[in-house]
Amino acid sequence: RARTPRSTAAASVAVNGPRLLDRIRRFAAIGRDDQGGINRPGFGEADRAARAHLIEEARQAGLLARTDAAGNVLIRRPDHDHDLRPPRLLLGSHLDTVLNGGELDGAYGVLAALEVLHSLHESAIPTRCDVTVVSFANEEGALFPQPFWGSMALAGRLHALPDDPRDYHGQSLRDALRLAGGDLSDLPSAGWPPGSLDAYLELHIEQGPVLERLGKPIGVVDSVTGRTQLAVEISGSAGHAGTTPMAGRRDPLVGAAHVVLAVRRMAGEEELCRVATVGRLEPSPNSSNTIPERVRLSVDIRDSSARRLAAAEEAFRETLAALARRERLDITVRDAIRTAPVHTDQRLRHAIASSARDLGLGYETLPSGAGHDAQVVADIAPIGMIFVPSIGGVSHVPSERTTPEDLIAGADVLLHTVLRL
Ligand code: HGY
Ligand code: MN
Ligand code: MN
Ligand code: MN
Repeated sequence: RARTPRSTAAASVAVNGPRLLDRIRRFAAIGRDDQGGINRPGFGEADRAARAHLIEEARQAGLLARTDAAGNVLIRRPDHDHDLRPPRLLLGSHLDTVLNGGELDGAYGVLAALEVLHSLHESAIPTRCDVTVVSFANEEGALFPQPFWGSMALAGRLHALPDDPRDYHGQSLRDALRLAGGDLSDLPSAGWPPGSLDAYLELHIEQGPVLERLGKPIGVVDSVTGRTQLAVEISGSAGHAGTTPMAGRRDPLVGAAHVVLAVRRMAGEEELCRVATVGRLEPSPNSSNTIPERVRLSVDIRDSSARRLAAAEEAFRETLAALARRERLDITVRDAIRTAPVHTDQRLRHAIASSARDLGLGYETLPSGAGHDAQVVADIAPIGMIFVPSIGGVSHVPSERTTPEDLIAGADVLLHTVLRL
């Protein structure tokens, strides 16, 4: 795609594209699995390696890096006068991935933000804002089921936690967080007081097909979908697969099958929400000749309307209750995480669009169907989001890709947006 910058001034300030692409390539090797995907769940071993690598990259770039109590990595320029209270701008995304995920979801936004700060610093370009780059901890919740962990902590919203949060395998978050440089007992210190942040910008791959179909390199995000995540547990009566008569069985996996279909129906025929998914299903003991004792599964419900989300959840809970009676199972919703839909800030949208125009890059305004830390940060500050196209519109899979030109274009738009603020 040819770029025709509007002005030579716009063309003269640019990120170091090859350096950004090289960093993306090197981070893609951290947690790579034998199916070609990336396994870097938050607070796991590969995630720790990625954070250590990020901190090292920042230091080599002459920047200051630290980890807060929630495990967020924060990077700044050393030459800024931190005593004055300038407008404070935060740029970032997350380095953790889903299981068998891709190399760009999250990491691109962190590494591009690092590249922006690195470029500004090495060229001694001043900014009106005090810029901090953040790598938010555990955005996906792939291992520890608390997605948006780092941004929730920053927004001061992590209060109703269990005393000793555990991952899906029973490992303690307290220990995992300590290994990552955080401290569960000191979480409130990771919160940014109201009024301390003037804007948050997140650059991300679109993860959908819109920009590619339109042939536009830049997306200006106008809203981020709302999402309700339910942790459902179904208990029945375990038994021998060969001797337990069919009549009278209380099989929780049969119950789970009904739940999976009900979830599809809720978004499909019933149109109660935009999409709904069961992505995680764990029968226990998961043995081929035993009727399971228990099944745990995840339900992910999304819609752009908070009202519709609430109504869908309520209807779904009624479906669960009816199913429990019919199949004589115990069905409980053990946890519910509700993330509100949000709109991005108009001034930030305008700054992003103007930057794209200056750089001669076509753009389109579009909503985000994926969740992002930005929607949590929206609690305490105006947010803006920039998208770049996803090849084939796919994400959360190993084949997640974006062309090198688009990756660099997105980072340049981020840089120019920072300079405008
Ligand atoms: O699931 C999501 O939308 C995001 O990738 N965490
Ligand atoms: Mn993701
Ligand atoms: Mn992401
Ligand atoms: Mn036997």
